[in-house]
Amino acid sequence: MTLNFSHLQSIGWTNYFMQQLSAQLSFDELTALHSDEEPTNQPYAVFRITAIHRDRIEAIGELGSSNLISTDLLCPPEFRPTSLFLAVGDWVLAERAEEHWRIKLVVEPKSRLQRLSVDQPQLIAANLDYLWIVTSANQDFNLKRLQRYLALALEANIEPVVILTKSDLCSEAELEEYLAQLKKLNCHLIHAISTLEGTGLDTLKTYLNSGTSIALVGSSGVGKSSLLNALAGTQQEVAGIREDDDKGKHTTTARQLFFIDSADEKAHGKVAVIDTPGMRELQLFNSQQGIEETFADIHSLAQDCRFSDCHHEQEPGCKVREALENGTIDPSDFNNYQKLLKEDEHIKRRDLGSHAERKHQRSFSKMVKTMNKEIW
Ligand SMILES: Nc1nc2c(ncn2[C@@H]2O[C@H](COP(=O)(O)OP(=O)(O)OP(=O)(O)O)[C@@H](O)[C@H]2O)c(=O)[nH]1
Ligand SMILES: [Mg+2]
Ligand SMILES: [Zn+2]
Repeated sequence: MTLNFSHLQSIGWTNYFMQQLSAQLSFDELTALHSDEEPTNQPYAVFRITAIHRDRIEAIGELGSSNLISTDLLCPPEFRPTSLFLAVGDWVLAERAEEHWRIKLVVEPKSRLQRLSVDQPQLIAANLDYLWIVTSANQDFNLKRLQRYLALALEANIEPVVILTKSDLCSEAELEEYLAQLKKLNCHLIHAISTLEGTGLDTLKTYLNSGTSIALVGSSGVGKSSLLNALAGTQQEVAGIREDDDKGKHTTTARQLFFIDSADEKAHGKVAVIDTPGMRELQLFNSQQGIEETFADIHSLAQDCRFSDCHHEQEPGCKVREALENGTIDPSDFNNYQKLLKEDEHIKRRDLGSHAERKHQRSFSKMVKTMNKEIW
């Protein structure tokens, strides 16, 4: 009963991951992976993480050629804290541990989204094809926040898609205005929808191909879970209709991967969709390239400034200043570009500092230990 991965392919497994896994295993381990054992004796199995809770990790995998199974995985200490080592959407190889499965390694991911949360790096999701950046056609709308999400996606080489929800809440003219604003973003995939009226949902079907992985991100209350429900007909929790719409109420509390039927012809095709809780703030880090891509026009002008370390303030030969003065670039975009780069630089420096400090502390305690040994 050789592992055939056929069901795994429908939930996103590809040759790319097989190659990564093969490179991470010894010859004996690879042989064991492809052993002819009955599923009940199979020593290893591949799983995709669907949710990470404090005390357990939910995953879905394939045993033998049987259907996909859901199970909880045991998580050894080397993968803790999980927020640093594992993300929803990751593929892992697990080994049998009596009647359980224990994580042995994480298959090198194709992409990973991460942010800084309470000063700690935190993985958000892994192995995505698209990031659906969701915003609503009301007071939530904020171009600067969307630019952060865009940088997050571009840094991770994930195709961003901006989805404007609740189009039923505004007039046609207001909707046009929102869309005109969105067109200024360096993102060409923009959709306006209403889950209440069911409009625009068909246009999203082009993304729902078998084996594709998507994550929904955006502020609390913009309608991420409602959109997933509308596409899937599933019923994970969404807020009841609120009078005072969207302010500050967090309905979804954990990241979770769902599978919905693909819109293409493939039988049993699935699309992995990760619903995430609304983020109060998105603190980027290690995202310089993503920020530069988000503001590609400004970044490209900056390459032509006379001084390579130009701050675009009073320096002569500054192409960015020139473009600001003649109105080719938007001052608010420029401010956000500068702000995000400064934040990134600041975090980079602070991180290095704290890392150096930890290293220093370690070598100090090592020295104390050696001294103690020598004395006693
Ligand atoms: N008018 C209108 N309301 C909507 C639409 N989509 C969602 N809502 C409402 O918006 C509120 C929030 O929807 P959710 O889907 O829970 O929002 P969310 O983005 O998942 O929020 P969190 O889980 O807190 O991050 C609910 O009251 C929904 O009924 C829409 O297209 N039009
Ligand atoms: Mg939600
Ligand atoms: Zn300049």
